[in-house]
Amino acid sequence: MKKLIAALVAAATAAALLAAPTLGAGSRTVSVKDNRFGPRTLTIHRGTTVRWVWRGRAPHNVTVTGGPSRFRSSTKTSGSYRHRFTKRGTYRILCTIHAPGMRMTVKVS
Ligand SMILES: [Cu+2]
Repeated sequence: MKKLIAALVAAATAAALLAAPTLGAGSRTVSVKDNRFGPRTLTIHRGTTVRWVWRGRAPHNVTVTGGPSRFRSSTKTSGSYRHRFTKRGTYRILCTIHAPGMRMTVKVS
């Protein structure tokens, strides 16, 4: 029975590692949809990597318009973009094509 449990734990651990191949601990995913971000508000700790994944059909981008640092993705219709937040503060983020409706906030503590 102990061997069976050990095997199940090993299998579950392997599955968890496969599910998160590159990001490691401290990562969050945001969906880039037509035409909104999901979630609209994200609260994270400093050092967390946020990965935006394009899930809609229309072109979108991720652009910081307010906060401790600025960054932006290209405008595209698929794929992903990631950013590691190293400074605390509140980041105002939007898609410049669908602003002001398509926006979100990332709060970094
Ligand atoms: Cu957009």
